[in-house]
Amino acid sequence: MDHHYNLNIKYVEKFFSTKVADSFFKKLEKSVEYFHPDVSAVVVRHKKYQIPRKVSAYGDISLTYCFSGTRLPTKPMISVVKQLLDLANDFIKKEKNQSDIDTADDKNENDFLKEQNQNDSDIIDDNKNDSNDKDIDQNKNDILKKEQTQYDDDNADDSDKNSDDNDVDKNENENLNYVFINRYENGLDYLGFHKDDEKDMDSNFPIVTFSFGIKRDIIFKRKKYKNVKIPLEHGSMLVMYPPTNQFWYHGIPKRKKVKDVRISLTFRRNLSNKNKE
Ligand SMILES: O=C(O)CCC(=O)C(=O)O
Repeated sequence: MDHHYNLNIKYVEKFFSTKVADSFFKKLEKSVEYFHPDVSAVVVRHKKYQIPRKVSAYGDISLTYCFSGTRLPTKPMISVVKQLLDLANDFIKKEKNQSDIDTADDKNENDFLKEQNQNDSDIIDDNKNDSNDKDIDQNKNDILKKEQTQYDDDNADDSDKNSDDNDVDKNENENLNYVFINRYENGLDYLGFHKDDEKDMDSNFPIVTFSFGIKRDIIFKRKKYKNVKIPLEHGSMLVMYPPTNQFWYHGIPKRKKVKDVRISLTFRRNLSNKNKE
């Protein structure tokens, strides 16, 4: 995970195998309905401007998203998007469990050191400490290796079984529950620099983006710092953790040579329901 100057992101280039990514791309092209350009138009100084790409949003229909002066509705969930939402949530949950394990490891390590200090108050036995530290690191590495296993055809079968239309986990407190979809027809479509810091969204929750189709660069920008460029591959996952969006802008710049479609799905935790209460 990149974690410098509050740019706290993780990029997994081959989250999906090419075969699975191809299949998701096809399904998305077939099933996603995009908003009419007038609905997604942004308002700047009382004037409407159509945006240079197509967008859509899926989740619980009671959720809305305030987007550059426009309040966008939410479409009822569809199967392919629900499958991807579940995978994004699985990933976040696994990471959370992982960090609980890390905390437990740290605790074990501290307990061990405390014990050592008590037992060997007179003799400092560095070698023994070293070998135990190695065991703990090895254990962490094993878990990380498992976590980084890419999502492949076997997993795809499972997710089909689990998927259930219109069943967004409304009752789960700690879940991604909303997706914003961007469709870039070619390199002339783009997304200007912005922060995902709208008040409808939970700023304490990670944002997970899956990319399908042609590779496009995402650029992270912050005043006085070097830009960070990540080419977002077909089947990749990018996670933005807090506090990235407090400090860094990101955008998908034009690439005139790119002739093909890219679709991104950005899963977030939308609190617009709560904000209305
Ligand atoms: O297309 C992408 O990967 C970026 C999406 C994004 O930044 C957004 O929807 O706010």
